[in-house]
Parts: sequence; C-alpha cells; structure tokens
Amino acid sequence: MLIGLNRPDKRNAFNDELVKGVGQVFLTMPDTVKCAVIYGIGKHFSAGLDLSELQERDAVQGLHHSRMWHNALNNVQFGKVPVIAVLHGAVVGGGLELAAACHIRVAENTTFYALPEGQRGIFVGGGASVRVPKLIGLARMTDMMLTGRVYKADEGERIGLAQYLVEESKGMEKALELAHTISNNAGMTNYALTHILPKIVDSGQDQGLMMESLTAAIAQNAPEAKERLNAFLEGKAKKVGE
Ligand code: 1HE
Repeated sequence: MLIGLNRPDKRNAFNDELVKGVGQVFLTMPDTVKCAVIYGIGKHFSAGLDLSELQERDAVQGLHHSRMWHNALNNVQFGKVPVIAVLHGAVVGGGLELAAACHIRVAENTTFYALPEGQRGIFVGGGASVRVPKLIGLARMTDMMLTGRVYKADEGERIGLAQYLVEESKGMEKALELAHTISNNAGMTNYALTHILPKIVDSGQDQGLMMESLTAAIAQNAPEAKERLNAFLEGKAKKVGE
C-alpha cells in the first residue's frame, strides 16, 4: 500500500487531521496488504508539526496532544505490516518522528534532517526522544536539538538515519523493490521483526534472550518455515547474496 502525505503547499506540515489520518490508515489496513510505503507529495517529505496550529495549551492539553501523536505513530510502528519511508527534502521535527517510526528509511540525495524544536523553544512530542537515539545515539540527538544541526542525506545514511541512500527521484523505485522482497517473507518473520524485536531490545538480557528463544521456537515450527528450509536443502532456494 502506498500512503502519500498530501499537504504540499504547507510542506506536508502535520496538523492534527493529518496526524490522525496517518494513524487511522494503519489502524484500518486490510489484511491483504503485506507492506506499506509512505512518502511526501511535493518538494519535501515533511516540515513537521504545523506551527500555525500551535495554540495555547495548558499542560494537560499538551499531554493529550503529544499522546495523540504517540498513538498515531505507534500504529505505524506496530501495525500489521513493515513500513518503508521514502525521504526527500525536509525530514524535520515531526517529519523525522514519523520517519523514525517506520522500519526502513530510503533517502533520496535531496534529504536533510533536523530537529528544530530546540530552536523553536519547544521539545519533541511525537516520539523522537525514544526512537531517534536508537537510530543515531543520544549524543547526536542532543547535538541536533541544542545546536539546530542539520544532517545532509549522505551524512544521515552514514550515522543511521536512513538505511539506503539513492539518487533524486529514485526513492520510490528502491522502496518498491524492498517492499516486494519483504512481502515474500514468512508472516511470522515480519511480525517478529516489527513487534517482538523492538521489545527484546527494550528489555533486560534475561527477558530478551527468553523472548528470542520463544520466537525462534514458534517460527521454526511454522509450516512456511519448514517449506523454506526444505527448498534450500533441495537446492531450490536462492543462496545468500543471489
Ligand atoms: C509551515 C511549516 C510548518 C512550512 N508549520 N507551516 N518545523 C519547522 O520548524 C520547520 C519549518 N519549515 C521550514 O523550515 C521550511 O518551510 C522548510 C525548510 C521545511 C521548507 O522550505 P521551503 O522554502 O520549501 O518552503 P517555505 O516557503 O518555507 O514554506 C511554504 C509554506 O509552508 C509557507 O506557508 P505560506 O502560507 O507562506 O505559503 C510556510 O509557512 C509553510 N510551512 N513549514 C506551518 N512546520 C509532535 S511535536 C513535533 C514538533 C515539530 O515538528 S517542531 C518543527 C516544526
């Protein structure tokens, strides 16, 4: 399934309607979908929170607003399918928070990343403090917010903001190629990678290793795994790297 952020006049800045819309798409995704690709229509992926809608909010309203973002982006990260983000232009503030909730990021060479919240006198509220340090480390995120540092596309790929770097306008082609591969994986593999692995990473060593064993035991007993293992043993499956 292809999901386009479609507010190009506002550089795909997120008003509440757009945030909720993204969450809703993932909540109601049909079972027939095997992988999703999210991209920005226009010159940029997303300019983040729509600053014109930042009203006076008391602390409780602010909490609800941030938790609304969390719910929507949790639907992206922990929905039914792996999600690939195609990045170009600005991937900024809440735009980076959405990108970080996706499982794979393909960046075109026009991409640039920033967390301007520090410069705007606010703090991230859409999950960046949890997800971005997992990609680039605490020190780099702290620097981005303290200094307004902007990472260019090639630097972003080097430090882990994106897994793939491609030429301008080639992001969708690469994403569709990856989506094809991912869609052919065993369902249990995709589930384990998108739902269980993040919980293993967030848990202690003993609990993590136990969750790994349980997942491995369940996965290897699935008929689909047996078919795939036999296909390799009979020389009918691709070798690594083919
Ligand atoms: C916006 C927004 C926005 C553009 N909210 N209206 N995000 C930021 O601090 C980023 C602010 N935006 C920018 O720095 C630039 O717009 C861009 C580098 C992203 C793009 O530049 P450019 O030259 O292509 O576009 P532009 O001319 O700056 O913007 C075009 C229009 O979009 C213009 O409106 P217009 O009515 O004058 O045509 C801009 O005002 C509008 N626009 N970005 C509202 N962000 C869960 S918490 C997350 C907290 C955050 O995300 S904070 C980061 C906010």
